[in-house]
Amino acid sequence: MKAVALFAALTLLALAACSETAPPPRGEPSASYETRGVIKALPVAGDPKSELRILHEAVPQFKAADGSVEPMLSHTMGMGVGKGVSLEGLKVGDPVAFTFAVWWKPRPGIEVTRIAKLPADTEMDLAAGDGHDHHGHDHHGHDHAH
Ligand SMILES: [Cu+2]
Repeated sequence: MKAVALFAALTLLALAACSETAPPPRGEPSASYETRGVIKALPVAGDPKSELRILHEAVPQFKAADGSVEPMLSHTMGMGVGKGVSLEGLKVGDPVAFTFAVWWKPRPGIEVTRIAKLPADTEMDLAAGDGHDHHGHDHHGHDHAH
């Protein structure tokens, strides 16, 4: 009996460990990009309409779904938050450096995979104002010029 219980416990542990390292169900992202920006909104627990929004610097190497380079201009972008990424200690107005992953297939999506606070006086090259807001899912560098 004891051995069975131990085995069951180990199996649960193994399952827990697996699910933490498993990639998202949609598989590997098409690409990842590093940039910097200022936090405009944070996701609110229990409010599915809320999301992480960052006014970020231009991403000149951004690639469209067909793989062609279509620079993303500085704008406010909504993103999902990757598994294991903590937003603890971050607040609206904080300058941050972050990495975001982009999926085009099977459905488009953007998720932050790393985020780190920068010094408050960090200078950045950002669009004036908040720009117009885009949801993260329909980005093409050419359609959000100001
Ligand atoms: Cu963007």
